[in-house]
Amino acid sequence: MNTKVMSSDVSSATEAVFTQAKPQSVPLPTVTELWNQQSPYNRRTLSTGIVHFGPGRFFRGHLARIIHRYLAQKRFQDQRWGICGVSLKSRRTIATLQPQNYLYTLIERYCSTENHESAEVIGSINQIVNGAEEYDYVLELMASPSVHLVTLTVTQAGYCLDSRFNLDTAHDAIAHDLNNPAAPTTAIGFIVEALRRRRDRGIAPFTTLSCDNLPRNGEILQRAVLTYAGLIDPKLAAYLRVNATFPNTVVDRIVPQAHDSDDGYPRQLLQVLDRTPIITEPFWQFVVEDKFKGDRPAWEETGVIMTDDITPYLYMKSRFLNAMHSFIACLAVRVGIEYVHEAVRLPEFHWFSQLLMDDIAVATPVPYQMCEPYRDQVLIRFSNEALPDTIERISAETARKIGKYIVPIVQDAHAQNVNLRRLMLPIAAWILTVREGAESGRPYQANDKPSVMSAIQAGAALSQIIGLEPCECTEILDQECDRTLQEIQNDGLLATLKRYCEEHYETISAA
Ligand code: CS2
Repeated sequence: MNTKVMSSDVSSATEAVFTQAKPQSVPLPTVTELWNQQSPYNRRTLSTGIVHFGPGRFFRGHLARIIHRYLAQKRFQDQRWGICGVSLKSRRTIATLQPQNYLYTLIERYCSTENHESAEVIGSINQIVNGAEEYDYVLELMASPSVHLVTLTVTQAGYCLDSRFNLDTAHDAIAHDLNNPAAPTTAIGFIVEALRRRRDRGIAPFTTLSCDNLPRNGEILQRAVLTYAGLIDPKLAAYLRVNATFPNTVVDRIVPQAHDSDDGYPRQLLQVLDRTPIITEPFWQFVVEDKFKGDRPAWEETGVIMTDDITPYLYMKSRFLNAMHSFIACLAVRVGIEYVHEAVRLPEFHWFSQLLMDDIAVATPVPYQMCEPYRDQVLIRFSNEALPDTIERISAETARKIGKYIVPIVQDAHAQNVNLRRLMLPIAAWILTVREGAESGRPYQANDKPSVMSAIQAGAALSQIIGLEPCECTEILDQECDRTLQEIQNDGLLATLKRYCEEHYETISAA
């Protein structure tokens, strides 16, 4: 492979770090030693302006890196945006990152039509604390005037929502926090208590930014916060309704699970020892609704998209990327394929994916010119063999992802008179695999709720399996799913995909 170690474009000091080479006999430096030799900014003078809940792999590959680039670019001007991570559940992140002073290597890898490989040490995280043990420290930090942003990547489960994306007030952790508001255990509990302390001390609220894959994540978060605050103190809820902001965001970057071989890249590319590097793709996107009341980093200077309306970006990301990911995973489990890049390289998958994206494009109210560049990149991103991303990761919680990403497409497609059979075929393949196992004979361990598994085993219709509330297309959705399921059972999946593609291209050439 033609390995290319590319530098960040932020400072020549950083560049020097990247190109440094050490003879083999010299022991490799730690990330801290390397940072001390050639730091792109001074971490000692970095104040904490952001408190982040959920400092997991996606955060380290996305927001922490965006802030790092910003700090490196502004090295002597704006050093207010160091991050304090708050771990509410896992102690593992703290255990691995603390000995490295919260520094870690970020590796970007791409290999398909061209090769790209780059590495840099990320310094934007000042500390990570255990929220369960140090809740008062976290609350006081959140209440301090120097903190302007509270950000979250806690996954959908971390918001404690019901099936309609409203706060589940019967959730055990929420019930606990409502009874102990000054000693919270959930992100919602922390946010409300910290905002209450700020109000009582005459400090303006921070802006709260959800960076999770939820449809209109800011609105969902705002609703949850206001519901919770209303149960504690209706006046606080009324105050927050007017004074606190929760911009919607769209986040995008593929960050696969850790692999055993990951530690090799920091050694190879930066000649450094790192126990916990993050390997990701070169692509990233962060779209943020521009409705901040207080200070924020001028991060549009480093590529963040600030907009009045995230809607088109949300459509593009959730449909062309997340739904396509789920479509491919549903098909891949049937054939017993392990990685996303292997799946999209199969001709049947490749061509069928193009047809699915045509259907999505017709169903999606975003102008063609805007969708096209994003859409064109999706299969290229998926075919990245330098970033093995498992079908197991993507196919986790498929039933929930069908409801969240695919059903809205099907509803819009139905309204546009698009034939639904292509959109239903992958779902039928997934149902059949859970019911019967993969065509290849490889066992498939679905990672979904037991109730989903038993509904599938009992032969339930799709709408029951995913708990779809009755809508205009429930019946046709179930019918098309059954029909395509029969086709796969009769002919096998690859032959069915091939036939669908041939039929389509024959129709085009006949026209
Ligand atoms: C994936 C996402 O889990 C999934 O379904 O589609 O994790 C995807 O990798 C990210 O949203 C990329 O931004």
